[in-house]
Amino acid sequence: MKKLTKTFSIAATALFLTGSVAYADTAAALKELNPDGDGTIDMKEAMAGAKAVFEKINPDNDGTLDAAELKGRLDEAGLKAANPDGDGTLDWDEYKALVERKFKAANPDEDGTIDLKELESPAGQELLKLIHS
Ligand SMILES: [Ca+2]
Ligand SMILES: [Ca+2]
Ligand SMILES: [Ca+2]
Repeated sequence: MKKLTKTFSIAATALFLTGSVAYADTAAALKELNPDGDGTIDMKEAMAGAKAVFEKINPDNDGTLDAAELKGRLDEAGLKAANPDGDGTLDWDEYKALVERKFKAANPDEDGTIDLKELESPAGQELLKLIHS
């Protein structure tokens, strides 16, 4: 029995380390992304966050994000899907379209805003990685 408990605990730790729980404090992230203080993130706030991330992780300022710059925010499959021109990098238009899609995926009630519960969902965490710098 003891051994079983230990196995479970290791599995839980592994889950945590692989990033399934990407944000220890999603509430704090929401607060930062919500300058109007209404408790939710609308598309405008998400885009402001996305722009800040885009600029922050693009230190060479060449206008595009490559796989290395996107590391930890978007995996290879995600990059491929978000990159219809197939040049291996995301420009701002592609990044913006990606954030729009993730925003919609994270907003199942379609009320135009992401609340804390939605942000804590797996789709919300994916969005957060792209808009929280
Ligand atoms: Ca807001
Ligand atoms: Ca591209
Ligand atoms: Ca919503």
